[in-house]
Amino acid sequence: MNKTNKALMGTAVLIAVVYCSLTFLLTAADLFGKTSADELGIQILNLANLLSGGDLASGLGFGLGSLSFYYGLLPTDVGTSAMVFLTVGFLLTILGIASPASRDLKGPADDPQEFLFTHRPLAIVKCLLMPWNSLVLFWNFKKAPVILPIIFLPFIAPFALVADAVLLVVFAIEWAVMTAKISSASKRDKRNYDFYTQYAVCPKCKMNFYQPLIKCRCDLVMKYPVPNACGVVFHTCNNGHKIPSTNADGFRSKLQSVCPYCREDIETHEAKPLVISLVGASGSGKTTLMLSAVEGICVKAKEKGVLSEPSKGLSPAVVAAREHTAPTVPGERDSECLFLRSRDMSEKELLINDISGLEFEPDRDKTLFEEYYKYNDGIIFAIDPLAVVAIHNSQSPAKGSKATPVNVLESFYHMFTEINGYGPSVKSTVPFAVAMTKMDDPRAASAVDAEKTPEAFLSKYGQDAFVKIAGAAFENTKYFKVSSLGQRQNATELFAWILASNDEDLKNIL
Ligand SMILES: Nc1nc2c(ncn2[C@@H]2O[C@H](COP(=O)(O)OP(=O)(O)OP(=O)(O)O)[C@@H](O)[C@H]2O)c(=O)[nH]1
Ligand SMILES: [Mg+2]
Ligand SMILES: [Zn+2]
Ligand SMILES: [Zn+2]
Repeated sequence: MNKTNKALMGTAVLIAVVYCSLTFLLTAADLFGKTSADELGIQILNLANLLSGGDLASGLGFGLGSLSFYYGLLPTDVGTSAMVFLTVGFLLTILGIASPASRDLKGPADDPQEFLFTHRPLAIVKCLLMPWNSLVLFWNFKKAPVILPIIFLPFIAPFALVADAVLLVVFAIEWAVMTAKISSASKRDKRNYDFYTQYAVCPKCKMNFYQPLIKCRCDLVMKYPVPNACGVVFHTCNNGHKIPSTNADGFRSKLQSVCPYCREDIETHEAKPLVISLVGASGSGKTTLMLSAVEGICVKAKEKGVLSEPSKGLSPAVVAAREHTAPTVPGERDSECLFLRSRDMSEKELLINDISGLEFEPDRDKTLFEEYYKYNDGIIFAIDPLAVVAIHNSQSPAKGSKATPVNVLESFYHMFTEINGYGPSVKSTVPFAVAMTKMDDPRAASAVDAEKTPEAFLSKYGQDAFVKIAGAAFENTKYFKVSSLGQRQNATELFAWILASNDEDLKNIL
């Protein structure tokens, strides 16, 4: 049980037990004729009235009244045996209050975190049942012994009713306080999350969701902790581990996230996701471009005091060895991520989808596409100019090759519109950057630079349709000449162009 629950439940139970004990002592004193229960009862009622303004007093009065009723049933000459019955009734009530059934705050299997005492399902009913829980305790023990509290029910009842009257008042106050705290904290938390993070993306299955699940250090997987019925500032897993439920001091964003769809462990960091997808024929330079851009972004980030944290596929070692990048394996699904954060900037997550160029060939199974191209903040289309020239000049049937920019774009665009439900005349607003790659290679540079613009180059070499389709399909298209190797690398420019229209902070960094 966590600290908050100990305080909430402890207070309620303590006050209830004090009143029960008082009832017991008064009755005992009365039984032995030392004082009149009514007289002392009235004094206590007056005191309680003074303290609570009435509610408590009427509850207590009711309890004492019923107690006097039972007491009146007893023959006066059996004071001692009456005392035994009352004692057992009193102890059974206390036992009920302290029993595991009363203390059960555990969450369900699909969200295994403790509820608040005041906000567990049917909290008020469960609270009022606490003094009666010796029945549950004995039933759970071996069923038959339940007969004991049943027999003693008339002697449990007065104490339980006193306890209930007290519990009701304390519970109502605690419930009101906690409800107010949850309400204001959850509003603040949602406002921050909606502003800084907005949503999360799974780098494995590409699904997009408001918040991930989280995994406790004991491996229990539960809903994202926010101020709610499980706690305001902290939640507690069913195994008793403390979990932050706001990100006020940045601890919540360090929790292990789990994708609610594929259930894989993922990183989300409460960073705002920005998704960029690469498209292009096999060998067009997508992976190299991504690695060069990431290097450039990390350098610029460092200059501005922004910390960058790349996923494995974007590690400094991989980036440094990009000259020898192997072709991307078809079917490889994981997106690469780059987290960027600083003291003055909320964290951002750059998610880059880089798949094998073979996936764009018309006869490939396109199930991958659905996952990749649903949520994009930008698309980069890579074209190897030398491949364009080679296909154009070749007289072989390769002229109708699957891998021309036009064919790749048609194949991609067909799926893109279908996935996003665009009609034929609808233009996508997603920024579309076309990269003429390998411009550090003098042959590529001379071929492209011989024409006024990359568009003119493409038209000259039989890819006129590419320029037309791209222009018709995307509202925001820009052509770039890119080197991802060599002395004058500029792949970062494409990312900067895309991100400038998506995120103010990154616009300032890049
Ligand atoms: N000179 C030069 N070579 C490049 C450049 N970009 C890529 N290459 C080379 O082009 C080849 C293919 O590059 P990749 O980045 O693997 O191409 P890809 O589009 O990812 O290919 P797939 O993963 O098979 O779809 C590699 O040999 C790279 O070294 C560049 O800017 N300059
Ligand atoms: Mg690749
Ligand atoms: Zn997933
Ligand atoms: Zn745990």
